[in-house]
Formats: sequence, C-alpha cells, structure tokens
Amino acid sequence: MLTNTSWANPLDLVDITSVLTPEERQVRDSVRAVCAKSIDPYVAGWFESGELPVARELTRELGAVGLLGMHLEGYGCAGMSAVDYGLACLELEASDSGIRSLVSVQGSLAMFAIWAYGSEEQKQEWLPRMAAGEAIGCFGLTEPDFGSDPGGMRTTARRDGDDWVLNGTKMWITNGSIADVAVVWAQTGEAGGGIRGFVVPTDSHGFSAPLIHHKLSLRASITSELVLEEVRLPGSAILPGVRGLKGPLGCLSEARYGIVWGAMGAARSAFQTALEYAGQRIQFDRPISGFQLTQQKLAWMNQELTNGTLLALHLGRLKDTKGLRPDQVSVGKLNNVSKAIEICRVARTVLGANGISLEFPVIRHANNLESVLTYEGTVEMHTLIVGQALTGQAAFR
Ligand code: TGC
Ligand code: FAD
Repeated sequence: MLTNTSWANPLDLVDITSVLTPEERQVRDSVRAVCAKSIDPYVAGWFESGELPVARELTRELGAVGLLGMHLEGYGCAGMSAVDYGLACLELEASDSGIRSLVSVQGSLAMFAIWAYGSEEQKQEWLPRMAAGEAIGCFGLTEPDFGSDPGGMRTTARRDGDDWVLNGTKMWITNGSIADVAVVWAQTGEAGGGIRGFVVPTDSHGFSAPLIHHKLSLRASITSELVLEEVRLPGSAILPGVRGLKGPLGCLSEARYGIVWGAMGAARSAFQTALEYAGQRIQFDRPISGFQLTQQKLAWMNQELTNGTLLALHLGRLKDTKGLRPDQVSVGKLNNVSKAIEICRVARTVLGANGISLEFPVIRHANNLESVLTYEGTVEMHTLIVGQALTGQAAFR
C-alpha cells in the first residue's frame, strides 16, 4: 500500500522514528529540549570566543537529566540502553560536537574506565558525583609523540613503597583544564601488560593541565595538555581490573560508538539548515530549491543521513543484544564521520556566502568534524581496523 506523500517529514523520509520505542522517542525529545533551551541559543557565541564559560553549570544540568554515564548501571547512573545513549549523542551533536565530546569523555571514557576496571572504593568515590555532574573527568591517553600508536606511550608510573609516582605529558585532552579527576594511562614496566590506568585527582601535587589555544575546530570544548611531574598517588589509585592496551582501547570502543550516532546529529543540523535555506533563497526569480542541481545535493545529503542513521541504529540494537566487536564500531565511525563532514561541506555550498558565517551552524559543524575525523581513531586507523577484519592481516606497522 502506498500512502499520501504530503505527510512526508523531510528530516525522516523513511520514518526511522517509527522503529523507535516510545521510551526511545522520549529520550530523544527530552535531550532535544535540553539542547534547545541551554545550548543552541549560546553555542555559536562559545564557538566564536573559543570558550565554554558555562562548562560546570552545563555539566551539572546534563547530569541532572541523567545524561552522564547514562548507559552505565548503578552508582547513580541511569542504566539506559545503547540506543538511548546513541539518540542522546545525536541530539547533543546536532547542537555542537564539542558538547557531545564533553558528555562522551565524561561518560564513555572517564566514567566507563572507573566503572569497568575500577575498585569498589574508586567507583563509590567518583561515579555518583560524575553522574550528577558534580565532578568532571578527563581521559589521558594521547601524548605529544604517540597519538595513533598509543602503545608507545612514554608516561611512566613507578612503584615507590606502596605509592605510585607518575611522570609524563598527555596531549589534546578534552575537559583537561576543568577536570576534577583524570584517568591517566601509563607504562609501569610490569610483565604481562605494562600499561595501566590510574585515577588521578587533579589537585594532586605535580599535576597541571594547561589549556591548548588557537584551535579552529571544537572551539566550544576545553582541550588541554596534562603535565605530570612526580605525581605521587597511593597504591589504591591504580585501576585494578585491566592490564595492557586493551584497557584504554576498551573505553575507546564505548566512545566511538557514541560518535557513530553523534556525527549524524551534526549532519542532520547541516542538512536541515540547507533545506530551509534553499526553500527561501531566491535567485533567477525562484527558490534555489527548485533547481535540479540543488535538489541533487539535498537528495544526496538525505540519502547519506538516512544510511548513516540506520547504520547507527543497527549497531545500537546489536550492542543492546549481542554486543559489538571493535571492527563493527570502526565501520560505523569511519562511515558516519566521513559522510557527516561531506554532508556539511555540501550543505555549506547550498548556503553560498552565508555558508561561511557563524550565523548558521553549518561551517561550525564542518570545522568541528575535522576533530571528530581525527580523534577516537583517525580515518586511516579505522580503515586499517576494517582492513584487518576483512583480511586477517594487521597493516598498522
Ligand atoms: P593491538 O595489538 O591491536 O591491541 C592491543 C590489545 O587491545 C585489544 N583491542 C581492543 N580491546 C577493546 N576495544 C578495542 N577497540 C580494541 N582494539 C584492540 C586487542 O585485542 C589486544 O588485546 P590483548 O588481550 O591481545 O592484549 O594494539 P596496537 O598497538 O596494534 O594498536 C591497534 C590500533 C592502531 C587499532 C590502536 O592503537 C588504536 O585504536 N589507535 C588509535 C588511538 C585512538 O583512537 N586514540 C584515541 C584517544 S582518546 C580520544 O581521542 C578522545 S576524543 C574526545 C571525545 O571522544 O569526544
Ligand atoms: P598521528 O597519530 O601523528 O597521525 C598523523 C597522521 O598519520 C594521521 O592522518 C594518521 O591517520 C596517519 N597515520 C598514523 N599512523 C599511520 C599508519 N600506520 N598508517 C597510515 N596512516 C597513519 N586524546 C585523548 O587521549 N583524550 C582526549 O580527550 C582527546 N581529545 C581530543 C580532542 C581534540 C579536539 C582532538 C583534536 C584530539 C583529541 N585527542 C584526545 C587526541 C586524538 O585521539 C589524537 O589526535 C588522534 O588519536 C591522532 O593522533 P595524532 O594527532 O598524534 O596524529
């Protein structure tokens, strides 16, 4: 049976909403409402000034509505599904990738590391406050000389009596300068998995987190160096539940999954802006949406947005039932971030000169996605992860 197309929703032509449960729609709509009230009116200004002046208040607000560590169980976390979490990431990133980053790093990286690998004492100490947005976390894996290849990290943790003493530098760390706690990965030299995670209160003596300036991407996000100079921690600061690189990489799988969805949020915002603009912009005596070349752009954007959202939903359903392998997450991150940035670039052309203005969200999303394309594994790393899954051969080295 064919139905009347006059009811078509241009932002959801194939009616993906119809396969969401009422609860999932409620999550989506309530996150959308928070974004509309507390982020959308201000985010272009934050991006322009390169600051997130309300980081603490916003984190508390996002915590109060259950968005921080929302897919984790217990310790004050909301215990929602992977699809719920994905829908939240999509809505947050439709506002700005930097705000989704704040939530990803808090919930999927810092909180997840403590939740999955921490001692009961660490969980009790940090997770309820982090879920409420009272404490902010960051995740230090990347170093100045080791980004794609974190296994080579130079940050060290040495035993001194019962204590651990950390030395090293982490680079490009989201939330670093405002964090209350840093999950820091360091080489211990121990046999059988020398890389270990440490829960580092940021008021520890010898810890500092200078802000990184001059970014032209993810400007509504705090990005920092972490400097650790003889940071002395009690023996209980180590994450007891994991050894080796699979510890941080396990956290990355969680955050990458959120990005699979989030990227489609930035793309949706760009597409929606282009669609509305094309309907109103008159050239040659008619709306530019009436020209075939514009329609080709709109149809292509819609097609990739639809494909990417369905891929995210499929991976979400799989995560909620069977679980996901890392290469499946890579398929999603690789496709959706690459397509999202292309969608933003095409949308920008539809806006003509207005496409380069912060009055519209499109160039902001495109610039942000340059970071998203690189962090949580570059395009090249995810291509190689997929290549390894297809061929059985690792081509990283
Ligand atoms: P490799 O030998 O392949 O693996 C070492 C061990 O880890 C296991 N493993 C994973 N476990 C869980 N999840 C994953 N995604 C995993 N990938 C691998 C693996 O099975 C092995 O376990 P075991 O038991 O045998 O020891 O390690 P490799 O050194 O060859 O590296 C592989 C490679 C290149 C894929 C990995 O290093 C990589 O993913 N590099 C990219 C680094 C990266 O993504 N950094 C992100 C930093 S955090 C960030 O960007 C935050 S952005 C802010 C925001 O999210 O908003
Ligand atoms: P490199 O690893 O030096 O790569 C440079 C280029 O070489 C890339 O194109 C890469 O794909 C390519 N390349 C490298 N190796 C190969 C290979 N074997 N084959 C083919 N090509 C290769 N990190 C954290 O730990 N925590 C955070 O919170 C965090 N937040 C971030 C926020 C922002 C805004 C940004 C931009 C980055 C953030 N990062 C964070 C760091 C991010 O994860 C790294 O930038 C990323 O992993 C890439 O590392 P790199 O920049 O050192 O690039």
